[in-house]
Amino acid sequence: MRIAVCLTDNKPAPWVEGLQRLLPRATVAAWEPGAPPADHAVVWAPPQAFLDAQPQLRGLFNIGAGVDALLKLRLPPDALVVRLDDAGMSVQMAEFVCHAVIRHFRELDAYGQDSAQGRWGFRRPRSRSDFPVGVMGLGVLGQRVARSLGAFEFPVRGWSRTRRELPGMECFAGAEQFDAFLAGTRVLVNLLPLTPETENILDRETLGRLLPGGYLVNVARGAHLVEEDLLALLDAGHLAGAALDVFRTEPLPSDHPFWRHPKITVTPHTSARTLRDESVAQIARKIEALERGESIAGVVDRVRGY
Ligand code: NDP
Ligand code: OXD
Repeated sequence: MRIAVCLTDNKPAPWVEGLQRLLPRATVAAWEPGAPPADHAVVWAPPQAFLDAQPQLRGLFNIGAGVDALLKLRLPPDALVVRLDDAGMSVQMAEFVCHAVIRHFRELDAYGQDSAQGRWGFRRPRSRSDFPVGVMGLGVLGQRVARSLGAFEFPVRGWSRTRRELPGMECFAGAEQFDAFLAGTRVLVNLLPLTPETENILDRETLGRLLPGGYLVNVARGAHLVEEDLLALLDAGHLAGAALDVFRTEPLPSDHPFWRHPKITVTPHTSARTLRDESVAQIARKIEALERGESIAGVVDRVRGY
């Protein structure tokens, strides 16, 4: 069995070594043009030439949770497309989102400014009941985030494509319940996959339906957000701020208005990083399972787009 590793912006050698150690009977190699076709591939943003050279691929393993970029390419028709299934990402996402929500709720940026000026002053405590948090996307990451926010006793609501029943939160589903979900949400956390249905979903209409003083945490994909609509709602005062980790263009260009906007916090697509050891172990286990003819979790529905 041949396994090809083809990673853009990532050194392949540690992935090759890790997979080879766990799958000693396989031949694992970083892909080069002209290499023999592989049975399984481990990829991030592979070139089309790599995919075109894989007529017999059985498993195409993406080293991230989001497959939006991969699905834009021409893929071997019979290969299973497999996303990372947590692999250490959900706890990172939970800590990142809880930090963003708590920083906003507890006004920690304002306290930071006071501290920089040597000022000792209190703000009036806010009530959690005034800060219902709505999580868009109740998958592997969204569910973990929602549970973690619940542990801090924020009222949590969730929205997904199909109906979910999750303890301790009000769940909404589908386009028909989107408005009801938004109308009771003040802090909106986006953890949707990027698909034709969800692109541009964070627009003036969606964000404008949040409770006044709304706050946006976008940790999914930049193309979910209509940037000028966010800026207009911040400047109009309907939204109080935004924590943005993902952008239409990454790296975020140095002249982009988000960098200097006083109500926006920018981080460089770092809310949940791919952890190599966990990911290699998960992919190796799944390759073995496929080779035994078993089914695996994390297989992407190419038509649905996630
Ligand atoms: P999952 O596929 O596990 O979950 C996706 C969720 O979104 C599901 O609950 C699904 O509904 C819901 N959903 C999909 N389409 C719609 C729709 N049209 N309307 C309403 N709900 C919808 O994904 P993950 O939780 O693993 O990851 C989510 C995204 O997070 C990734 O796709 C990626 O873009 C992003 N990400 C960002 C990272 C970062 O560092 N910033 C790191 C990792 C991921 P249903 O339950 O009904 O299927
Ligand atoms: C992912 C990401 O999708 O890092 O895993 O954005």
